[in-house]
Amino acid sequence: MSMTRLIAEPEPIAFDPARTALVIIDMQRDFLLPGGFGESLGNDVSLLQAAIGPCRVALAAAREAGILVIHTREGHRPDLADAPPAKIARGAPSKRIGDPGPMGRILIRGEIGHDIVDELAPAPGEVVLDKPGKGAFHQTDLEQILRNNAIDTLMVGGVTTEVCVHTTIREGNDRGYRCVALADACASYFPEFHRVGLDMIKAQGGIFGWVSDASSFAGALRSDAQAA
Ligand code: TIU
Repeated sequence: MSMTRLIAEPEPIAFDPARTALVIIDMQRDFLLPGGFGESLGNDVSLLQAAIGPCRVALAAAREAGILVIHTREGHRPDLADAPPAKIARGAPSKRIGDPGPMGRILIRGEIGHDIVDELAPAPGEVVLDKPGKGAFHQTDLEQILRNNAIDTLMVGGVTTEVCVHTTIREGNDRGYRCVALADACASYFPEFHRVGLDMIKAQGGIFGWVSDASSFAGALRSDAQAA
């Protein structure tokens, strides 16, 4: 076991790359591009573009180091059998889940809008995990996949910070995983929620986990490789 030290808040964390997964949450066209689910909810989707570059940095470093990579996608079956009526009905969106849009049906598996943005396309062999909820553990086989790979630490990026990233980190923390949010690899439609969401994770001595950033993660793996 070789431990790698990562600068983080509230304190540095030592992690074993062989027991670490990079989890990229919901970097889908539906959230990042006009005409998708995010915009239908009234959001300015351009705010999420900032996370793409840092996600690329984290992905490149993880691939180089042979770290398990997991991409998640929020969405539902075409027949909406797994979409809670309360989720479909909520609010007054311009389009509801399942409605046709310029990128296909909103938040439906198999549609163009449901897939991951080109810049962050999964590489062959990487896990793509479809989830019906906000948290990546809810009604998925994520926990089994992590157990099969002896994972104890999750490096997390993606969107949105206070919704799917936060829910996943809370779920992971309760299941005993050490969770690190890569701050710049996350983004929100609400800059204030992004900032405070990260603050919540690292407050109280790291109540849900740690906060670091993509280049520190990449740098830690690189210095690890040089030392080896
Ligand atoms: N609306 C919003 O901020 N987020 C979501 O609905 N899903 C995710 O965060 N992926």
